Amino acid sequence: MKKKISIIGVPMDLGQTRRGVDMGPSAMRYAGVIDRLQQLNHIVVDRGDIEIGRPPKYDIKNDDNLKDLEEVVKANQSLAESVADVIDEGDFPLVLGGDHSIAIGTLAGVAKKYENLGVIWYDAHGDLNTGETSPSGNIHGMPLAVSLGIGHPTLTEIGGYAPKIKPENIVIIGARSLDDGEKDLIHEKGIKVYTMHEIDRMGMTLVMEEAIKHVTRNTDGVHLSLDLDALDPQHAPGVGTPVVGGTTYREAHLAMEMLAERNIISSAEFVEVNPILDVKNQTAEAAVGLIGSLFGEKLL
Ligand code: EXY
Ligand code: MN
Ligand code: MN
Ligand code: MN
Repeated sequence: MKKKISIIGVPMDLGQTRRGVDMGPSAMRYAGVIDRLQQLNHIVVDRGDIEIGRPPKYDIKNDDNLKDLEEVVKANQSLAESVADVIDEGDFPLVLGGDHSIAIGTLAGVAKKYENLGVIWYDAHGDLNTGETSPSGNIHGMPLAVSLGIGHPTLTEIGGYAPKIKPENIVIIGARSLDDGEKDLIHEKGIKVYTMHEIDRMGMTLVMEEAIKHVTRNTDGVHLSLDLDALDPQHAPGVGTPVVGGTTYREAHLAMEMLAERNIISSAEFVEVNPILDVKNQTAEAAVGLIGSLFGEKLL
């Protein structure tokens, strides 16, 4: 189905401490994301990049164990507004990161427009920490908790309302690195998680069938938040927090193809591409390949 896709770049690197992920949007543009979507007959508008402030000194934790909070909040506020505008205009928002802290702003913009938003969180991590549970103080490890309304009010109130999403509408796929506080939250809230164990055991086809069923029950839209570190570092080396034992390139494509077949995704973001850590732009190219599959590209 032909879509009008609005691309928003978010050159954010303040949600973690490895510089370079701010070049992710450029790397995905360079890898041909716009051409790829146009080839599929979609209309593509590149809205450029959200402005990111520079802290006087990088990586300083505040008293609540949150690094560079002020700049992260400001950028996410403005991202939330842009995303909401895109939806108001009837376009599909495709957000290119940047570290995963930008999901706070994306979801603040998207969930404003949907009563009951489903979320697929394709990630090696849970991103369910708060300042209290985080081992690092890095906000990119917190966006899913924040969107559930859990965490520092400055973050949870971005967009002027909280929570954005409900635990029963979320599916995490590809997890293999969860902190204790995140595990507790998953159990407490009953969040559906397909770890690498379930993917090994059931296969990606069945995982995706169940995941799609779960996020489409009672929802009026589904957001895909895809962190490239969900892929095995062999296939996506250019990420700041790689974890061995991830999904293969083909499994990730299969997941995207199944989402395309069902046409359930109403907004998406691709995050954590770090060109400084990458090998010949391989991770950005993988991201663009996955975007192609998500928007209907077929092998034959
Ligand atoms: N759980 C760890 C932390 O909170 O610091 C690592 C988080 C990495 C988050 C990445 C982007 O998905
Ligand atoms: Mn993540
Ligand atoms: Mn809503
Ligand atoms: Mn991750």
